[in-house]
Amino acid sequence: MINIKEIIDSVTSGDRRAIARTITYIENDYPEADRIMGALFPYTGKAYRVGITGPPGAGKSTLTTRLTRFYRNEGKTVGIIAVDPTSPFTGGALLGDRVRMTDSVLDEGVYIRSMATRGSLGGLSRKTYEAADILDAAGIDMIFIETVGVGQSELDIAQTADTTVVVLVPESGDSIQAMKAGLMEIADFFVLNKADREGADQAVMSIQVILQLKAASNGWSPEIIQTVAQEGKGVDGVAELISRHREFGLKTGQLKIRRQNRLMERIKELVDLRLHVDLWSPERLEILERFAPDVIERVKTPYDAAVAIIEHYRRARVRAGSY
Ligand SMILES: Nc1nc2c(ncn2[C@@H]2O[C@H](COP(=O)(O)OP(=O)(O)O)[C@@H](O)[C@H]2O)c(=O)[nH]1
Ligand SMILES: [Mg+2]
Repeated sequence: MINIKEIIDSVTSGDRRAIARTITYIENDYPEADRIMGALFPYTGKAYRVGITGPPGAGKSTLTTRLTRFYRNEGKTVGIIAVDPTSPFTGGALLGDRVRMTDSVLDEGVYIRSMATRGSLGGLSRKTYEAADILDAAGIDMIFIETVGVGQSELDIAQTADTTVVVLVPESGDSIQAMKAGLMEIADFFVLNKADREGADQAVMSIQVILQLKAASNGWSPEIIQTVAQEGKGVDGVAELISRHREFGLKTGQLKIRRQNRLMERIKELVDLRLHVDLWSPERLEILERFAPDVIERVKTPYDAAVAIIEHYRRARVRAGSY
C-alpha cells in the first residue's frame, strides 16, 4: 500500500530511493499519482529548471555533465532528467553516456533519471514536468532537462524550463534545420558545440544573422556561444548565460509570468484529463457505438453524434445534481 505521508516526508528530505520510486509512480500512471503530486506541490518552486535541447549527438549530455560539475563546484545540488529515446542513460547499448556520467553518478549531490519514452508519448511532457517537480520538492537546486529537439512533445518539454538552451553543431545546414524544427522559437540562447570542428565560426555567423532578423521580443535577445563540451571549453560561459537569463527573468518579472503560464497549462491539462475520463464512461461509449453504423452509411453525421454524446453527458450531470 502507498503511504502518501511517508512518501512526502522521504521525498522532501531528499531520500534518493523515495525520489526514484515516486517518479516511477508518475511514469506508470499510479492512481495515487495526483494525490502525491498535490501533496508535494507546496514544496516546489525553488529549483531552477534548464532545458537542454538540440539534435541527437550535438553534445547535450556532455555539456550537461560539464555544467553539472560547474554547479557542484558552486555547492549546488543538481538533477538531470533525460528524455531521449536515442540514448537512454540506462540500457546497455549506450555505455558512452554512462561512462561520461560516472563522476556524477557517484556524487550524492547529483540525481540522474531517464524518462521512459516508449508508449507514453502523450503524457511525456506532463510526466517529465512532474518528475522535475519531484526533484524540486526534494530540494535540488538546479534541474537539467535534456531532450532531443525532434518532435512536438520534446518541444513542449523544453518549454517547461525556466531557461531553454538549444545546442547545435557546425555541420552545414544545422541552423536551417533548427529553424524548421521550431528550435529558434524556444531558445533563450544557443550553444554551438563542437567548436573544435571545421566551420564553427561560419555556423555562428549564419545563426547570428537569423537571430538579428528576429526582433528581440520582451527585451531579451537570444545569443550564441561556442563550446567544446568534451574539453569543458566555454562551459563557464554557458553557466554565465544561464545566470544572466535567470537574473533577467527575476528582474523583469518574466520568470514569474513564465512559471505562471506553465501552471495554467498544467491546470488545463488536469481539467481536460478529468473531464475526458468522466465523459467517456461506458454509457457514452455505447452511444458512440450506436451512432457508428448510421454515420458510415451517411444517415447521421459525426457532428450529430458529438452533440448527442455531449447532451447525454450534460443531462447525466444535471441528474447527478452537480451543476
Ligand atoms: N569533437 C567534439 N566532440 C564532442 C564534443 N562534445 C561532445 N562530443 C562528442 O559527441 C558525441 C555525442 O555527445 P552526446 O553528449 O552524447 O550528445 P547528445 O546526443 O546531444 O547528448 C560523443 O561522442 C561526444 O564525446 C565537442 O565539443 N567536440
Ligand atoms: Mg544525450
